[in-house]
Amino acid sequence: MGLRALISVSDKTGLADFVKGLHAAGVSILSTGGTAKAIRDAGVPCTDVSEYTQSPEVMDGRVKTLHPRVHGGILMRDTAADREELSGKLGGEPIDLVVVNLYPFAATVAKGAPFDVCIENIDIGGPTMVRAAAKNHARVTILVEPSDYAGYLASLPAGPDGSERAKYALKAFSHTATYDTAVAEWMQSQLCEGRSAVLPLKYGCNPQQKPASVRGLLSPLGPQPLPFSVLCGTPGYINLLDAVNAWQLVKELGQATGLPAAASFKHVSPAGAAVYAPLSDDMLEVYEAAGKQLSRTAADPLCSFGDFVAVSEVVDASTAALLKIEVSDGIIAPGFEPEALEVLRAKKGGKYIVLQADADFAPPDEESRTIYGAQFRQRRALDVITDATLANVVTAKKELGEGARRDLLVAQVAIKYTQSNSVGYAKDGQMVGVGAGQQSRVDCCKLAGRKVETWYLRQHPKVRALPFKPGVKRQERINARVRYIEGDMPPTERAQWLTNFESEPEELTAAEKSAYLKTLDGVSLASDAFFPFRDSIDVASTRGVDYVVAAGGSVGDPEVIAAADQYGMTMAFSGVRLFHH
Ligand code: 93A
Repeated sequence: MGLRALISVSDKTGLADFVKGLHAAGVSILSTGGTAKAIRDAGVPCTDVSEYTQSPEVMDGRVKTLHPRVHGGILMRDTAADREELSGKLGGEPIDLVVVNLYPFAATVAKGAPFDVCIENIDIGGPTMVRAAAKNHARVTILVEPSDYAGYLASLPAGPDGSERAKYALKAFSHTATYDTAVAEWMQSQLCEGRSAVLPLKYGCNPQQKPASVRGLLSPLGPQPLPFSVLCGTPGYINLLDAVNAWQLVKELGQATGLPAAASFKHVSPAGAAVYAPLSDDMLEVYEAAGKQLSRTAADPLCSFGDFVAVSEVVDASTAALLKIEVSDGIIAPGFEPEALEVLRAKKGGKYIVLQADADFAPPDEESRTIYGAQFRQRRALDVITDATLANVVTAKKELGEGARRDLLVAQVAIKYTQSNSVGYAKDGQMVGVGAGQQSRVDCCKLAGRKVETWYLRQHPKVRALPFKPGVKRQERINARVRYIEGDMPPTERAQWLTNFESEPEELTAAEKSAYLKTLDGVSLASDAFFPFRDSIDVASTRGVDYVVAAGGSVGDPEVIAAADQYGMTMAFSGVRLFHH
């Protein structure tokens, strides 16, 4: 007896040629409503499933193939007992080939169809047949993709062998799994308004990388909502990478110090991070933040342009007022006072991104990512930075005051979320220089050290006295001060720079800078791994560093400790490497 196929497809691509091929090879065909019509339109005879089951399609097609004669015909094993039960008890016939593709659920959702229409597009009978046929691949072939039709026809009259059928079955199970994931994600988005499992993004790292999205993890309980909700704006891919890293940083920093924490990220490394510490009137003036409460970041005034901010506590009106004047893309925080939210929602013409972090969210211990088709898995960096990382002081000098301890914690947590190699300088509860993504550690110390210099020299009386014209914007003032400090302007740039001022500023000489930098002290330095040589300590000594924490464990440790001793630094070995990528 010839083979029997059951065909029920929403996507009728390639169907006509396929059924002609089946018919020519003597395969008899059972089919459902619309598919049966398309088959007959192609000039190929077929039997309606309703005739085979002697049971009509009912409830607008909700029940078409859900019948023991269909599922008995698919699930029958090649045994005398099963054959007997199928033909005797059920009055059915063996089905050898199942060709199904499912109601276009994802496309229906993507079109923005109403709830009822999406519900109707959840296929029940289709996946049931697909899974039944895939389970019984020892005897049955399951095809879920039109691209497999030609291969199947080529295998006739015998049909595919066992290993081919198993491959089709694997594809079929993946197909239904993907389908059910889409249904579950959609249900999640319907049930948790504002905290969806999937957030479509305009594009990925670059505009040409489309489509892009971010999604919550799949767990045995279904797709999990994202660990934040979008209160305002349309976050991009890099915004969200910044947001989730910055949020982890401030959450951990808040826990480590018991103080409110803030961070500012750009390109997935912190441009600054800080815990609450009262700022002197002088510093408030330098940050142009007189009268403001929260100690924000100031490590890298240039990098802060266009950054993403995270705050560990509910954002109040004074913090929102401070952010209002900052050039920034968005903020993530565990909550916002109504007045603060109003201010932030009005920023950037309503485009400012406001994300509310789920403060209770507990990510799974394992994390993974895919790169170039390879999935990488690892345990998350679960170890929280605590005072214990400062217990092993290896230098002659042992004192670590409260301020130094706090700053070493701030620096360690900041670099834990900085692209490696990284080092960070901290003072007065805030990062004053972060070096990220360098291949050489000493380069990293120099790079971050330059930022420390700029930060400190912003306090120089000559910098503070720069005679800006009224109307020069805040970011322009910041940029102009930095260039004044760096002092390496070619004539064309200098001419342009001078347009910012009422009168020509007097030069800040190298000797003045160097003399002023000598007054810098009490700076803390953290490194995300050991120092291989003493060179980094030598560099640090020129940036007012008195306290150091590094992983330790290098063959160069004795040399590094000796250097720290020469400069009278206090250095702890944490024993914890903090690489981050
Ligand atoms: O509504 S259903 O879940 N109930 C069923 O019994 C059933 N049987 C097949 N959907 C069902 N199907 C689906 O109908 C198939 O998965 C296929 O996508 C579609 C084909 O319908 P038609 O042949 O009428 O175009």
